[in-house]
Amino acid sequence: MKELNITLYKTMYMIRKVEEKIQAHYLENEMKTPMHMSMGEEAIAAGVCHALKPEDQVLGSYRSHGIYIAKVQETDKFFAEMYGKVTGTSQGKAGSMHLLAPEAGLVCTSAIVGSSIPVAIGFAFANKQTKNGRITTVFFGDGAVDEGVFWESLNFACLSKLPVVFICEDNGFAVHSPVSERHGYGSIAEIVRKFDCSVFQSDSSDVQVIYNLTKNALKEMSNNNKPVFLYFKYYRYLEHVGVFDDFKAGYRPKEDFEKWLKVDPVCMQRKKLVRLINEGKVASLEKEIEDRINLSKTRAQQADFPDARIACEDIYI
Ligand SMILES: Cc1ncc(C[n+]2csc(CCOP(=O)(O)OP(=O)(O)O)c2C)c(N)n1
Repeated sequence: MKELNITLYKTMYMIRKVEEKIQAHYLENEMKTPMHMSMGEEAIAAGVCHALKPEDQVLGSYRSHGIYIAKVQETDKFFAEMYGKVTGTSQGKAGSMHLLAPEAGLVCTSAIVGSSIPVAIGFAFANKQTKNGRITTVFFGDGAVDEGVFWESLNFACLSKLPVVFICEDNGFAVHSPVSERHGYGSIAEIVRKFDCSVFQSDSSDVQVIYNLTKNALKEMSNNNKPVFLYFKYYRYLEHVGVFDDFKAGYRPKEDFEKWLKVDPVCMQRKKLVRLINEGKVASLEKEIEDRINLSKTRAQQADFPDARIACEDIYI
């Protein structure tokens, strides 16, 4: 139990510190990629990815720093991609919105809302056909549920009993539009429950709750062969795109943020860990992660830009 809590904290701390590093340096204008930050949602990426087997597959959207760190557990290629360098995840050509590491199971992430969902269905279909035992997971926001392709994919997955886990991270907004102005129904999870799949939901920011819930969901999937839908509530701390807060924009009150900050996933897990090990040990884990991030950022800045001739390589049309 102690080891699990340490691992989960290390992952969440790495996600938070990576984004804080981006925040601190973004205005230097060396990272020329839009940033969709995941501060506030770290527990979902860490809890879900840690419950998976290494060979299981993950897909996501443009808000994917968290799932990259959780699944791939490295920061060198990550920062190189942010700085557009040849040593990055896509040789510096993709940036923050298209992170991937197929060798570590992060199959793809995409800037087109909802577009990873049917791709995940394809992977799950292939896994089922080849009986390789792999599970495919796909992370998306409440905005992706507004896309028809989500419902078609869900329908096909249920009909075909595909080994796929849908993970809806509901932060209540698509850019600035609240769920209440977009959905002609009260609850995403309740609608999905009408399909032939298993639905699990939580609004906890306790990473261990999310980990346990995912483990239970995967166990259920191995018993009944039905797809799983995980529904999590969380709060996006920063603006839709960018490294600042946006309370002045007037579409959401700062009080909501303050309410969620009281159950900040990283702080909550830190408190738990200090009780399990001690302050000194937690601080030394943190230092190790911070040193690693600093080194990755320096290496990324020192690396070369890709040669312009590779701009049109790896493109499929
Ligand atoms: C197909 C498509 N339509 C519209 C957009 C513009 N767009 C970018 S992000 C976004 C909102 C998505 O919200 P959600 O899925 O809840 O994810 P979040 O940003 O909250 O993580 C929209 C509409 C897009 N990128 N792709």
